[in-house]
Amino acid sequence: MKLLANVMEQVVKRNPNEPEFHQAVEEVLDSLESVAEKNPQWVKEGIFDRIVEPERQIIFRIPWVDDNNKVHVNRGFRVQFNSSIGPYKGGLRLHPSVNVGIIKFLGFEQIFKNSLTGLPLGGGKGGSDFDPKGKSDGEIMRFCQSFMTELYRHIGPNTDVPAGDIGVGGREIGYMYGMYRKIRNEFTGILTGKGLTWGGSLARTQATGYGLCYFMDVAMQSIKGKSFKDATVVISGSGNVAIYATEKVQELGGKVVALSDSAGYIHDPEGIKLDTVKQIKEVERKRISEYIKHHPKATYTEGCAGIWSIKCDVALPCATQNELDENAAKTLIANGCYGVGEGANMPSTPEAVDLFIENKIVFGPGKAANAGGVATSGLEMCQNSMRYSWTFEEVDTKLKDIMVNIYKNASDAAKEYGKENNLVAGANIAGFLKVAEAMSAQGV
Ligand code: NDP
Ligand code: 2IT
Repeated sequence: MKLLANVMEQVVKRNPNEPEFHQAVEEVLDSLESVAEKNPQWVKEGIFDRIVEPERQIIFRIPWVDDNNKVHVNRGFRVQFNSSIGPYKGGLRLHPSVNVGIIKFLGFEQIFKNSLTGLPLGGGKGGSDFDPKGKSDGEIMRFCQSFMTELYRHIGPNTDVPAGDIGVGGREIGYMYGMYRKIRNEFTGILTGKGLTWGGSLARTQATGYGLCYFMDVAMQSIKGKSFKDATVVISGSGNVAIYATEKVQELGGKVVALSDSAGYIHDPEGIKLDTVKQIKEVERKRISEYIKHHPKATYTEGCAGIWSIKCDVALPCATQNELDENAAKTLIANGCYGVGEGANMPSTPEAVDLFIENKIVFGPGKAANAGGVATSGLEMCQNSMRYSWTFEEVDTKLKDIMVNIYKNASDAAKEYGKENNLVAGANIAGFLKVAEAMSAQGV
């Protein structure tokens, strides 16, 4: 009988119809069995029962008016999961698939990710089922303003500091920040990912993608003596994380041959031309299929799952949860892929993760490999508190150090608990230990 089986049972019972949340909790609890055995006082203190229950969940109405004066109502969420080591911190996702279970899975993962960064950051996540696709700037602005007219009362520089995630980038953070400032008459660091002239940090835009490559570089070197140099790399997604992962892979001497969006993927065997992708996605906000108009030798295929059938050395899923399943994992392994780094949150299904670990693929789980974004958000908060800003190189150097440390801590924890090179177990355990100690010290 597993020590933590009753915790999982309670999670399923108390949170029905939330499969992503169950999935995220199950993976962490599996990794923590041996920690529970070693630390019976934490079982007695209910640390495991408490950590799976958010401290607070806020659900609210977001009414807004479109360009034709039609009224729409969306649903907003902020799940404040754990603040035992710092203010709640985590992104805001705008996507039609958003529901409370998705936000809870993301908020739960964020607790351990933020702990791994070594910075004093608690875990939270939020968002809305609003679909930004096809909306005008005015519609996006009115939505963001309405969102903030409720969210503002729940956040603060020492309480909860949201940021971007899917569908939320610099434009949305700007509109939200402006509304907060109007309501509160206050210029404080209540969001990260801000513009560079109003409190943003250099390198935050690049941080998640760059950090993913720093993490995978040290992991692949240490475990297999491999690097990105001359590696063929497949990256899913073509948003913030995918674009800056591509940029760093190219800088490190690798060749990215594919990118995708929710409609399909492009394959450019000569190597993706990133300037074209940035123009299409960041400036024109169009679909990735546009790429082949500029580069006719590249191909476009509808549907996203097929991207994993392209032969590669390293795969970096950077789009969304459960985008890489068992079949995709089998194909990648059969094609000789030796490294998989999760830029997205929980992109690999549990079956895919098991296959990667069994086959000794260097597997960087999201909460470790994509922690560079939130780590740099932590550095943005630090600069806001000091009313100062560091240079790009200063932030980038700190980011690199943080990613190398995350690898070392996850790798050491894995070894200590008898799971050498299993970075899933290592990241879950290392992230948990710090939070558990804080929760224990602070009493029930
Ligand atoms: P963006 O909105 O910039 O880009 C998202 C990309 O993923 C787009 O190409 C989008 O395609 C694709 N995508 C989104 N949803 C789906 C879906 N349901 N099926 C297939 N493709 C999809 O988001 P980010 O790049 O910021 O985020 C990507 C991932 O990285 C997410 O999992 C996020 O949680 C994670 N992450 C982000 C961090 C950050 O700092 N931004 C930090 C750590 C993790 P389309 O345009 O067609 O929707
Ligand atoms: O999933 C994530 O870590 C993010 N979306 C970034 C969160 C943040 O606060 O920068």
